[in-house]
Amino acid sequence: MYHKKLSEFPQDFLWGSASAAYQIEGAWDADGKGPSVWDDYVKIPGKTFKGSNGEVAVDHYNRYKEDVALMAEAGLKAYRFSVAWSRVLPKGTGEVNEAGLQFYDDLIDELLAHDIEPVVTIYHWDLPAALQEKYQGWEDRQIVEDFTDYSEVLFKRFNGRVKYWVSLNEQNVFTSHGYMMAVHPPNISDQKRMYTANHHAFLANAATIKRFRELGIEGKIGPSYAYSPTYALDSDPLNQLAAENNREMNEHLWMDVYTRGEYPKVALKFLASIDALPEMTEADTALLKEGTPDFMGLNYYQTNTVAHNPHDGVGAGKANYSGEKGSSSESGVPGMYKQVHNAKVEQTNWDWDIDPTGLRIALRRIQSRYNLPILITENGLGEYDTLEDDLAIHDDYRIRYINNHLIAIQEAITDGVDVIGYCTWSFTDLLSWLNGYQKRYGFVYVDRDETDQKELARYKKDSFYWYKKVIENNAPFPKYD
Ligand code: BGP
Repeated sequence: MYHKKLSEFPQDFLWGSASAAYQIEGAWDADGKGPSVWDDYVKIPGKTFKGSNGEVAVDHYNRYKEDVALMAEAGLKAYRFSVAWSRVLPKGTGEVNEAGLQFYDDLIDELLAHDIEPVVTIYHWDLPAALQEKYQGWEDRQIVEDFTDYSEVLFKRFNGRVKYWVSLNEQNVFTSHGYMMAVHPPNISDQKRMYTANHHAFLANAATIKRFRELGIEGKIGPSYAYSPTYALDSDPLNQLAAENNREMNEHLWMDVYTRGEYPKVALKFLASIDALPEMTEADTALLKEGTPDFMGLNYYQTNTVAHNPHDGVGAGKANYSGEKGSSSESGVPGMYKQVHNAKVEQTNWDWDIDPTGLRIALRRIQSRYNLPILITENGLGEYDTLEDDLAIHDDYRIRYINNHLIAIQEAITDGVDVIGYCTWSFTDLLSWLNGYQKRYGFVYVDRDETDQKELARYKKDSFYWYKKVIENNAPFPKYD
């Protein structure tokens, strides 16, 4: 679809940035906080780049006022952050740790004082370690009740001040990485256990949305889905079929359940064929149908190009967590699909495809299949940055990346998609779960690395000033080539 003139971004468009507690806060055991599964996982040798962890992260817990002042200077309209469950409920359930809850209370007030809309993520992967120990976390149905009760603590405390809630961040990532690929906690590789944990996460998501409505909380709630739209390598029917397989398993399986309360039939059949079907009851289906979201949160970084993969084809491949371009390999599900290199787009140093048109496609597919407003809860470029002698950071590659994605959003809006906001990942630099501190995403450089936390000083990158202008203009700049 070609437009002679693009529609404008809505006047109340939420121009924002996003972060997650473990990646930014530090203060991992301060003021009564209990340990999370990530506090434990990073201690396993060889699991993260150079053994990096979030014990100090970028010390946002102690410097949140400085960070919010920078957000205000950039003109941010919204800031998405997550609550560390074990800061609020050190054991996951039971008594509230008032000091932990107060931190978020203060952060929210600080944001509101600067006219920045808080967008609260209830769960961004840092499960209280106590619940993992007690009943294996997401693998037990008890998690549904415990997660909903935890959410209620936040709903009641922040009702009226927080209008946008993200229930679960990237359920598809924390279940696949945690239970299939064994690269996130709880470090398991078992398909049946993955889809069981995943089913409980669906139920927890729905139960929380239901509770939100029962309590009459003001505002909107939805999950954030990590959506990498599928491309077939070419028009070979077998490659097209592989793309269909991938769509069923990596697009519809999650978003259909969120929005329709039903697993797609093809996905169900496949799960049964590999003996990975979770236990599902009629009550589950009723709950899933009741707890559907107000919006779809979209985390978009790249597209996913796939090709035919025979029964004896490739399985798990090598991922690139080192920043050595080209060090990843093909990976796939034998008999279903395999992920292949897309020669039509450029890749980052971490081998992620750079594809703004893919964002327009993601938005279009969500709009036409689910017909929900979309909040883009993450998008950004992880790259090496250089702090120059004069303390400047010339990240023109990040400006180009984000600007071209913003144009794609504007095109999608012109196509008829209802996009309510856009959060870059991230605002300040922060810990990348498996890639340490060298893979940077922020508009604000934080001076630390994996082995030396230095002074954690903040420096504005060129992209900081650029994003400020975008927000002022309520529009991106013309396309950068
Ligand atoms: C998303 C996560 C974020 C963030 C981002 C960048 O999947 O929700 O928490 O980390 O990806 O990923 P990475 O840090 O692996 O580059």
